[in-house]
Amino acid sequence: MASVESQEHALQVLGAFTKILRPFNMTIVETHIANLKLVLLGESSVGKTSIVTRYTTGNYQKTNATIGAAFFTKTINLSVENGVLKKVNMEIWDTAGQERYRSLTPIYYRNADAALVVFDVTKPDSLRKAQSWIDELHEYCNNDRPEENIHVIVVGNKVDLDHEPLDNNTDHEFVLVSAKTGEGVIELFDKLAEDVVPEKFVKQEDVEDTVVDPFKISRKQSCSC
Ligand SMILES: Nc1nc2c(ncn2[C@@H]2O[C@H](COP(=O)(O)OP(=O)(O)OP(=O)(O)O)[C@@H](O)[C@H]2O)c(=O)[nH]1
Ligand SMILES: [Mg+2]
Repeated sequence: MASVESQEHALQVLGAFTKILRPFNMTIVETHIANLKLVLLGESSVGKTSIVTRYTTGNYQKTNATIGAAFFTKTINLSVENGVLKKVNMEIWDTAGQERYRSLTPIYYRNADAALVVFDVTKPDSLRKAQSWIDELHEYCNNDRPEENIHVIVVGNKVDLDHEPLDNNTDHEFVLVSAKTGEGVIELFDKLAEDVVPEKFVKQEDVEDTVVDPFKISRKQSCSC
């Protein structure tokens, strides 16, 4: 059996650890949440489903061609400031690239905050075709929601494979990723969450009395620099 001295020593060590760790825990008094609707577009086989699966599950899995569209969600803790936890609830529509579903895709533009137009870096033709989705998005914005634009990001996938150097001929942000290795995928979605404007956050009524692990908070937001 442990002696009284060694038990006291153990308690002292535990106390010291608690003091060291306390500043890393943040008590939450309010939660503010924003919904972010994303839509993925692009030719069949460019890797839209693989990118979303990588982001939402952390895995690269075998996929089948999407039929119509698939819906995914992911909620992330964005930041904690003055006891307010900010969360972003992503609603992600992964559309089918096959030509036969093409007439359905505009349904998913409705209320979308951002569109990820995906192409395959090994297939320059898929980048040229991405332009037709961008044109369609512009047309939709001009006709149906002239006051608000959809944030368009052109995403080149499969950078793990050999490919020719790429030029961004579009007027949009250009991001390169690999669903297979995960390169650039979390950063792509995190950046979209970080760009959510403050007005989109609303107070969540069921207040969570919880302590958040700051290491699970998006790196950029938890940094004070
Ligand atoms: N090497 C490599 N292969 C990938 C990558 N991402 C996807 N693939 C492969 O590309 C093929 C098509 O991927 P999907 O994610 O189903 O493509 P999709 O764009 O969703 O296709 P549709 O649903 O038909 O529109 C699959 O065989 C994937 O394994 C990647 O980053 N690198
Ligand atoms: Mg798919």
